[in-house]
Amino acid sequence: MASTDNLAENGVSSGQHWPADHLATLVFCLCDNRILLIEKKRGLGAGKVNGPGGKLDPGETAAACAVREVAEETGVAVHALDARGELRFRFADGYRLRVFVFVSTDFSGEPHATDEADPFWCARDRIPFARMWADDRLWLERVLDGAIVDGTLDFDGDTLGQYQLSYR
Ligand code: 6OG
Repeated sequence: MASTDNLAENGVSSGQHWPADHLATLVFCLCDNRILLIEKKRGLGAGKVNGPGGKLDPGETAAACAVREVAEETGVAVHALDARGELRFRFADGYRLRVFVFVSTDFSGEPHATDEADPFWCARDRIPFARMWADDRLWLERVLDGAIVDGTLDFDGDTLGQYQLSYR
């Protein structure tokens, strides 16, 4: 499984020296042209639709966090992860969040509602971008198609400002 260290070693990460208040993960489980999304009940982005994910615990690798968060938020067990890059969010109040993005096609279990989220399967051509963070419509479909994303994005509350995104 990939970890933050592997990302850096592979040269995928350009953010290892980027000062972040928190590190977090986002995971998109993909099966038969459907992806597993959640309506998030708490934390940053509560009320929005997103992939499962959350902040790393102290000493935790990004991959371990990704597996834990998918289990906690959806009940699904992830067996393998594909590291698909990172997004660095700068909020107008100064908060900086570095998010590692993963795709998984190897997982088991039926998603179920949890204290943290209401999960649902979504057709890839019906992703509800209007209910998601504004950046998702820029990069998510390319990542689901196999791209590795690297980006820095400015937000003022929910409003996306300047951003830079590149893909490999
Ligand atoms: P917790 O508060 O749940 O971790 N997140 C974002 N995801 C997207 N797509 N765009 C953003 O634009 C985001 N800001 C935060 C990363 C926060 C979770 O929310 C995601 C984590 O999965 C600003 O511990």
